[in-house]
Amino acid sequence: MSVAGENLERAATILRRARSVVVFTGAGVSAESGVPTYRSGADGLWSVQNMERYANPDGYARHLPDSFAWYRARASGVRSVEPNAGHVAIARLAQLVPRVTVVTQNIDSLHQRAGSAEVIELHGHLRTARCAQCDARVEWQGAPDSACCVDCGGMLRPEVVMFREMLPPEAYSMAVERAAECDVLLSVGTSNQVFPAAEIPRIALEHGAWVFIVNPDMEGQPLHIRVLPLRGRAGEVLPALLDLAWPATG
Ligand code: BJW
Ligand code: ZN
Repeated sequence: MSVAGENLERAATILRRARSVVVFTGAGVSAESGVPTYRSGADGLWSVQNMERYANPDGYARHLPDSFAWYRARASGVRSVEPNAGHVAIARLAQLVPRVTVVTQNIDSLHQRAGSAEVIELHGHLRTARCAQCDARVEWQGAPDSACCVDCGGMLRPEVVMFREMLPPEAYSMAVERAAECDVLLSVGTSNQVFPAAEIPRIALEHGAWVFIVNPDMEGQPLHIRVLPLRGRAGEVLPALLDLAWPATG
């Protein structure tokens, strides 16, 4: 039996019949690319302490220029890594199911780089920074050395959703809509602790969908008769699931 156990066979049978799938992802899907997860307690640049200090609007403004440098380094970090087998399997799923929507909490753009076309980014991205005053956008690669907008002198900030900020309303409402009408929601690599994103699997369940959880750690995940835990790493479980569901396409 594979790493995800007997549930994998059952999940493959359900997935093969699905017409609409939402793939809801978190930091764990990028872990095998070398991007650290948020709640792993890692030290250094990407530490939980830095996240608490910088990833909220007041903390970001109060800790300039370090907060700006932290985001710049992270933007450069995610550019330097590659999508992994989990991202690739998710992109492949779109060739096999009539409608696949990726709803991601990640800001690393690895789904797009793996070839996923329809990606809803709930927490923004690290492609650009924007001026908090005049809204000008600048790619991190060409961003000035300081957090000072060259057009108006306002404060440059990352295009991400920090704690206590609203999610982009169109992205969130589209994610809710897709979750409400899907047959299967695959929740991959998220601790499901951060709201309102954590509502997305619950909405799918409420509307009768199956929810498959792909994660080596099932702590804090929803419990429901239609939740199938697929324990293991995304880069192993997802290719195995697709190979079982569509054996001739691997
Ligand atoms: C693998 C793997 C492998 C490892 N394969 N899996 C109390 C109750 C309810 C809500 C709140 C509350 N107090 C505050 C709030 C609101 C707050 C919130 O939810 N806080 C919670 C922490 C309690 N939410 C907000 O503030 C949101 N806004 C909002 O609510 O606005 C209204 C409001 C206005 C005014 C005041 C208050 C509210 C905004 C949330 C924005 C989140 N932003 C971040 C940071 C982005 C910027 C940055 O990076 O700097 O987004 S937080 C961080 O968490 C990031 C992630 O997208 C998000 C989710 O984390 P994720 O992806 O789940 O990662 P991890 O690390 O938690 O989990 C990784 C998982 O992978 C683990 O399960 C591993 O086991 C697994 N794994 N290897 C598969 N190989
Ligand atoms: Zn400006």
